Amino acid sequence: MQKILNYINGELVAPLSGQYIDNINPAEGKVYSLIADSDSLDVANAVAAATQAFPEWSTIKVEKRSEILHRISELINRDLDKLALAESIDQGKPVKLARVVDIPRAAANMSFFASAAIHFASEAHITDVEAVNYTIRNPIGVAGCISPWNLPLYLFTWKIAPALAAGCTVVAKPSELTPMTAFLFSQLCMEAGLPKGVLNIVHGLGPKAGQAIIEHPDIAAISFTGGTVTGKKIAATAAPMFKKLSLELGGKNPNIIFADCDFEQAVNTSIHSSFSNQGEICLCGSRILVERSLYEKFTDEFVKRANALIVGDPLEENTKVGAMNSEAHMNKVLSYIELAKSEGGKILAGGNRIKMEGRCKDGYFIEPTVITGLNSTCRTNQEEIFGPVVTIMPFDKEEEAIALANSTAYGLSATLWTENLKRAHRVSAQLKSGIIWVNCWLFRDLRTPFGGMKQSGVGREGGWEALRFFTEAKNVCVKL
Ligand code: TXE
Repeated sequence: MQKILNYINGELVAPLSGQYIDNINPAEGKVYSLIADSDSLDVANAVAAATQAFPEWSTIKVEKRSEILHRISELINRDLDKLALAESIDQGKPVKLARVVDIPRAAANMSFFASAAIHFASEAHITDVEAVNYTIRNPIGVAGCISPWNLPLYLFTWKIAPALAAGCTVVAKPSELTPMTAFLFSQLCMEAGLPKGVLNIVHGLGPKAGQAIIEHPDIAAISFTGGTVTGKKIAATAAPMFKKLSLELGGKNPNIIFADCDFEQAVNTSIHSSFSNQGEICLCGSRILVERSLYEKFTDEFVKRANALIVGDPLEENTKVGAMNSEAHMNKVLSYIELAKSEGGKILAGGNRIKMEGRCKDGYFIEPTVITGLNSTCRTNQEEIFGPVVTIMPFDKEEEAIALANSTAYGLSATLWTENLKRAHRVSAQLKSGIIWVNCWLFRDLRTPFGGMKQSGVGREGGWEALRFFTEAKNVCVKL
């Protein structure tokens, strides 16, 4: 059975405890590899290696840092099919999605920040004729990067790329549910000649290895993506230690459809924004709000297309919806479908676990599910389900749509469909979401600030925001 080892000080090493955790293939419901069950001693070794590597990595020419990160990006692209297959087996997503989205985006993350590092600038201010003020931005030190299981290599690189580009060294922990591509990535880093100790990957459980990273006094900044509950725990540990903190958490994102929308575009994209990656994307539009005059037409067409989606073996090319990431998560999502029924919801499509044949007979599959008849305050419309489950609600006036959209504790993203330019800008200005897409979804420019409001998180990733997060600024004022 393949063992997923830690990557510490430039080497692949077993956990000091010698203990491993089962890694399950969610499409088959079977153990297919073992993960290092690391603890605080492994984390301490990783932090020591990162600390030792920091002086050199933070001071080498930025072009050299950039060159190595570009090389890692090239190696990701070289091994694209291998990494996509590994991602699909590990996470349950269709291999085609991994090949078209996840892995190319991981390569893009590395190359984007490799370039951004060279252009990263700070600022100076000439204060009348009396003084010159200039800002020095230095890498903050050793950064802790903790990533989730839904977009494993995509979100892992989204954190470590800016940290490394800024000159930080890193101790990173991918989710124990999807460690494989980070393990393969560590081998690419070795091949690319990343100096030892610059990146250290410690595998293992969140409350054990993850918590040890958060608690370690020599880790100056924490970048986390995951659930809001875990985000609260991390903040409670890191805040009293005055660590810099970036939290990308959950969402319950509205998808607002006005009657004047481009109907085909709105329906087609809404199917993607509802069910892509089995709905396991924090940016999925899980609450669809439709102007009443279009409600019946939209709902009928949307349900027809949801029913037509192929749920199947993630390794089949025509599969659109793969396996849920774990048995526990499948059961969590199924429990929300039962909750929706108990709250008075009407299931228009799906609603059940699918028992597959053959290879996937013990896998974790759920039908794309569409629910109506619920009010905005029920738990189904307030809590993040994180599966192929969406609710559809009608609205009459623009103000009502905005109020419904803003009616949860989350504020990550929102999608808006209208051909009315003034309305697009007017409504966007009133939505309490960190990211708003108009007549599109998941259209990304990596220079833009990325992150949520309210309980969707703190801080911003992407572009200069991410590089600045991993640096600390000092202002020097020189009297003339
Ligand atoms: O994520 P967790 P889970 C949401 C989604 C999901 C819920 C829980 O609703 O159902 O979060 O998912 C590490 N100290 N999202 O439990 O627990 C853990 O090992 C340090 C949205 O899988 O947040 C993993 O590496 N680290 C999200 C990472 O945190 C800890 C994507 C995420 O795990 C830790 C994923 C601790 N005490 C889930 N406990 C998004 N925004 O995309 C856990 N971890």
